Amino acid sequence: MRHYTHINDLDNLQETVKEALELKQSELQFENLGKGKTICLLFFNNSLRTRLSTQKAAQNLGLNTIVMNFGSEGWQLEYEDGKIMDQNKAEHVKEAAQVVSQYCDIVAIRAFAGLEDKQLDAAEVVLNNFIKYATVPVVNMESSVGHPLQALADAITLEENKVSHKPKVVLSWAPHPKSLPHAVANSFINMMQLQDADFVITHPEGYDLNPEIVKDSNVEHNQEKAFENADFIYVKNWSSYKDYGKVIPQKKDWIISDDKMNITNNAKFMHCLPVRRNVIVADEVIDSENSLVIDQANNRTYSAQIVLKKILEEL
Ligand code: AN0
Ligand code: CP
Repeated sequence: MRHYTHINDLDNLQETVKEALELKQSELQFENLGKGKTICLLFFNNSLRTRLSTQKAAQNLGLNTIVMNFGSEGWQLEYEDGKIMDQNKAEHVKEAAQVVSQYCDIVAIRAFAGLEDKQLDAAEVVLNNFIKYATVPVVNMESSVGHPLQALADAITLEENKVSHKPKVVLSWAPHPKSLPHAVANSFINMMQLQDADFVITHPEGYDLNPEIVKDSNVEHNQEKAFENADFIYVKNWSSYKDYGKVIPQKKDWIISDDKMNITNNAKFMHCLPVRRNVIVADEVIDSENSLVIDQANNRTYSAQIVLKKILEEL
């Protein structure tokens, strides 16, 4: 594998999940694979899990890691071709991406959607320019459109916790006071479309995601109906896609409470974190034994590790 920007960059999701679970059993078995090599982690946005789990994964493979908070510490980058750079942008991505490539063998990038300009976000300007100008493989640590390391960790967690062959998995929108990206939901949908599962997306009217990503996945606007017989409830807030980046009516009653979980088939609760307690999910649900949020965060290490292993093997 050259770059990892989308779950479809994996040849076979099911095989990759199996390989990740084997790595989890013995996480240092490839500790020499990355010896003498370096990964640069560039963050244009905040992080807890992605930063630490990717660094841990790299360490387990013997890679050196350089981390930079590009958003706060780097020069502001220009992405437009032919631009007269007489304003506030000090450096062009053409040089920056090539320069970063001098110091590492893999570069990983986090650059969230701005949520102001739909076309600009859809163009994945930061990620695609790094792919274009960097001379090393690029890993997506959450871009405008996707968060495929999270989706792979979620696939690992589903595999570990499913009891039936074809579980019912529900992706539910939940309320949040701020405007949040679509990336986690998008990648979760991409991943679920590769699974043998009864998959349902539920959200209030007006929160439809990009139809090119949703494709023919089931959408149910009645949250309680969607929860019937569910084995997994995967929760995420996202802002409106149609009224791009807007928080349209709050729908506070979409919070995940015990009452709602009681409709399900004793479902497991999942969320990628960070989560706002008692806004997205009630304490009683996230603190219950059915909550998988810490397992998901743990699996971020093995998701990143299997991806870095596949890239290292082809360097
Ligand atoms: C980000 C998001 O919703 O995309 C990161 C999630 C992994 N969440 C927040 O900004 C709260
Ligand atoms: N789930 C996730 O990507 O968390 P961070 O934003 O803390 O990295």
